[in-house]
Amino acid sequence: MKPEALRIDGERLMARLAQLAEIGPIEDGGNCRLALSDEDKAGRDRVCGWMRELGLEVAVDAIGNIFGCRRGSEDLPPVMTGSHIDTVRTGGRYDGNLGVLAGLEGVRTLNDAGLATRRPLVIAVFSNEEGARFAPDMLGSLVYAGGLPLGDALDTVSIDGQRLGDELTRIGYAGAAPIGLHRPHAYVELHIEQGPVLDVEQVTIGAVENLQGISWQEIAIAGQSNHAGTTPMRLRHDAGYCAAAIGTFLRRLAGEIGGGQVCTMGAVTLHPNLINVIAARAKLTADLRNTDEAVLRGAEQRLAAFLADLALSEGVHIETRRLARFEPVQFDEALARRIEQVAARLGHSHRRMTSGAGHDAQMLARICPAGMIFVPSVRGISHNPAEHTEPAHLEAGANVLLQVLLELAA
Ligand code: HGY
Ligand code: MN
Ligand code: MN
Repeated sequence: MKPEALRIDGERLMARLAQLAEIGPIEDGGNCRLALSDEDKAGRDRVCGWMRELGLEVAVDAIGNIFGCRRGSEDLPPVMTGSHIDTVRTGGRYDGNLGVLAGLEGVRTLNDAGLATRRPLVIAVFSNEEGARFAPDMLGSLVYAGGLPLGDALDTVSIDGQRLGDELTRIGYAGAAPIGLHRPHAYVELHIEQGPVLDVEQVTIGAVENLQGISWQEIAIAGQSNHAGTTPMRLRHDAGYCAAAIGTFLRRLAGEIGGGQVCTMGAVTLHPNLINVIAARAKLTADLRNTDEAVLRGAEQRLAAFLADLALSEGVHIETRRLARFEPVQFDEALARRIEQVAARLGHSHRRMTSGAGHDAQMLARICPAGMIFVPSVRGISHNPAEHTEPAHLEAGANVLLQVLLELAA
């Protein structure tokens, strides 16, 4: 069969997605496989088993990135695809998993057809893409691309107080392969959109041309605990009030900046977190994103000014700690065009788009031409067990991925 006529087996892909979703199950069919947890280990073990069944040469590098390599007829820099299989605490079953499993299904299709590619194909599973347990997000691919020294990454401490290097050793994925294994010829990642655009417009394929900048901070507030009943309002140094004020400021900031600016207070904890005690301390996170670097910097500066004023007016001490900072990324134009052309050749509607979420592809873009293929998320829901993509769209995305990989590997 001619390479351009090859198609993946949608049933097999759905079965693999369901089998991986059996690991770290939560209510409503979702998944919780926080990076480097026992659930993440179980998911890694299962995917490595599938890689070996497909005859891939499996290597694990020093930050736990997994690479399944299918040799080519020539020993050239490989074409790489992949994504992540770690999830947020209330994750769905497609975020990340689709990109890895569609890559494996593509290999299975090539094996069944007995088709060799000129360039090797590598399916990657990057460590800690979500950043939900260890910040920053996309940590594994960031180290791989040379954006973060391995030692610093291994010394990162999780929100539950664990050192990343220790957890990596504990789950048996502190690999022997050097960082930077397989310098790719190109990298293409299939991912659900996680936003509403494709679903609203009823378009099947997104050819992603850029990805917005990300600014993550932890904000720690030290006030003074006191009696909720006896302390006059004018004498309070209320860390709980300050946390709430920052949360509402972030919403206001996004509205005032407008455009695509997004601001989120995703995590907040108070101490001692009791009904009749004015909170002594608060810790919260601020996630700011924008496609325009200058506007994102402006948003950060306005937040910093607000925090300084709040500390003065409330008589509290506020410290910030940067958790992640990535500038907006432009993907490879030729690759985006190729994705559109393949989508059209396969008869799928398509459109250019921006990624609102961070992805491993944005780190690979630092070292090779990189691109992304999106498929619709029903009602734009993600990071939520209700995350859903229609099987026909999963299959369409996996077929576009396979054909793009074949063209790049020819
Ligand atoms: O935060 C993100 O954009 C990604 O899900 N890690
Ligand atoms: Mn993802
Ligand atoms: Mn995610």
